[in-house]
Amino acid sequence: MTSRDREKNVPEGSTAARQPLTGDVDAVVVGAGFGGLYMLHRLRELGLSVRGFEAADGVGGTWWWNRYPGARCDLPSLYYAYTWSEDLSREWRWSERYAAQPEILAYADHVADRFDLRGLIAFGARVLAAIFDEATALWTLETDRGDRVRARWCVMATGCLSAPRAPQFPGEETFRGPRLHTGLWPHEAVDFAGLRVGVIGTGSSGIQAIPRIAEQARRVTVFQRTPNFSLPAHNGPLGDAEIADYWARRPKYLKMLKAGLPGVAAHAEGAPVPPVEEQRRVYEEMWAIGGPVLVASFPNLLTDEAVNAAASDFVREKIAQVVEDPRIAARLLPHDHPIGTKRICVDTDYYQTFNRPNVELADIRAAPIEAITPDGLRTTEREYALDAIVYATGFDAVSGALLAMDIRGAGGVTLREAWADGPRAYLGLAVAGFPNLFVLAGPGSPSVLSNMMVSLEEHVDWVTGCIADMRAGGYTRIAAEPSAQAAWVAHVKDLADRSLFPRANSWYVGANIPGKPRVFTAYIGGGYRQTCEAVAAGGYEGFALA
Ligand code: N01
Repeated sequence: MTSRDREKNVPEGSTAARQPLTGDVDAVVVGAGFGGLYMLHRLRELGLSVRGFEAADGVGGTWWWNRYPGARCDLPSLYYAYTWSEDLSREWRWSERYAAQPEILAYADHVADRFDLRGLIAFGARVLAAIFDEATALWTLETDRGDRVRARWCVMATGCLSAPRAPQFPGEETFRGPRLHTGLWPHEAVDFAGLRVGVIGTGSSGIQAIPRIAEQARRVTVFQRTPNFSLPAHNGPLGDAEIADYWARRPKYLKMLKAGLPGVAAHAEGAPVPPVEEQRRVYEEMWAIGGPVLVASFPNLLTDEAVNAAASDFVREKIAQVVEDPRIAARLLPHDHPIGTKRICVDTDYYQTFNRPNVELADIRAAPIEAITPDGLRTTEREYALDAIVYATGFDAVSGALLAMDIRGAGGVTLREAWADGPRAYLGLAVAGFPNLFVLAGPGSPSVLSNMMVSLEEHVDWVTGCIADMRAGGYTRIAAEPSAQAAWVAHVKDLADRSLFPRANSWYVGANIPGKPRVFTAYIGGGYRQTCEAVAAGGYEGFALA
């Protein structure tokens, strides 16, 4: 690549910003969420010419799209934040224990400005194709606005929950009112005042949105197919004492991250089953703290059926205590999966909402939705008159955003072909047959079962180190070996099979997408970071370098 080639790259902030970009750069990063932003920063720091592509008109990824009322993080904000810049951590102050979407988006905006990243990103540019050329070992990326850029390194920072999906009921297009998906929420405020709103879906998105919509709407009908476990956030303003406590713990926390987290599977091995009274005492304590910590009460809560059953019972009892009408409470109690094996939800007043006179619960497991009609929705049992329908129906998780692009690796093999039996990657980072391409928080990494910020930082740091090593060693090509990938995939599965996770029909296994191969997509072993570091230190064992 010559400097002349590089000059062809138009900075996005220039007057030619909206002209399609062409030419060569060292690296492309697809997606400007928290993974993509940090990746751009690190690669530029390394001295690479780098170009980011982002389908949205701004940074923030999931927090740019998911603007539904009630959207907020479900890990404490102090921990749902980057750790790589101490200055950044010190200067940013979260206002609540669990920050709402606008504040998290403001944080992403702040990062983009503070580290001067916007100029590297082409916004409103959805990548349609990424094609690898064997002869040059370069990737060519094409976007929907005509960009065509070549790069040695291609990093997919496209997110695990970024391909929204909605079921197609007969008659969708006939509905007279607005149909909104939580994952594609409009930018302008949606006014539900005086409206009869139907919400389909009771995962994290529905559980967060329903109480806020119910505060505004004339009536809310919740269409629930499967009840979920949700824990109270006990959210509130973030006080100085909590911030001071975080800073006191931070050195230990960072040390723990560096040492590698234990992981569900490794942690559980040999852990004793505590007496039931002790379990209940701890659950009470965790319930009072709020947030997702309850499912981490005991190391074997996600591996031991009896321990899990006690936790599930405890939460069911709590739900039944909150919901005043015992018939409604009974319908809200989850019984089809062990607690924590579907992503645990964290709410503010979710169950309390069913005590409101303007909220009703429709059991669409018993009486499924037959059709959307011009004036509402029809189940096998009755008609519901609705002015607006909210689809909180989730995402084609982990692989959805990647398979939406035409990605072709060595020999023209498409990612769709390579993943015909389900998503797979070596270390959850690199896909055999797709040289020089990295997936942040990819399938087979801790990703969705970890603190995503931490996992993204780990992957970005590893990819940065890898590219630096390749350049220093004069390599132009690195590719995961099929045998190493197969061994890693088997290891990921083996660990998952030793846990209770496979018991749930969750998006973790792709069960929410009809026809999607059932593959558990997260690594639940311990010391993941160490494993990746050891691979790099050992000369990239399991990778072929050229
Ligand atoms: O999606 P989901 P989500 N007919 O897949 C129902 C993250 N997140 O957007 O269970 C009727 O969990 C479906 O029913 P069922 C978080 O990781 C985080 O809520 O398939 N119903 C289910 O109730 C989360 O796990 C936050 O029977 C249908 C719901 O729709 C992930 O995103 C906030 C249906 C989908 O639930 C996904 O959450 C929000 C159909 N045909 C999201 N199809 C934070 O707090 C689907 N459903 C950070």
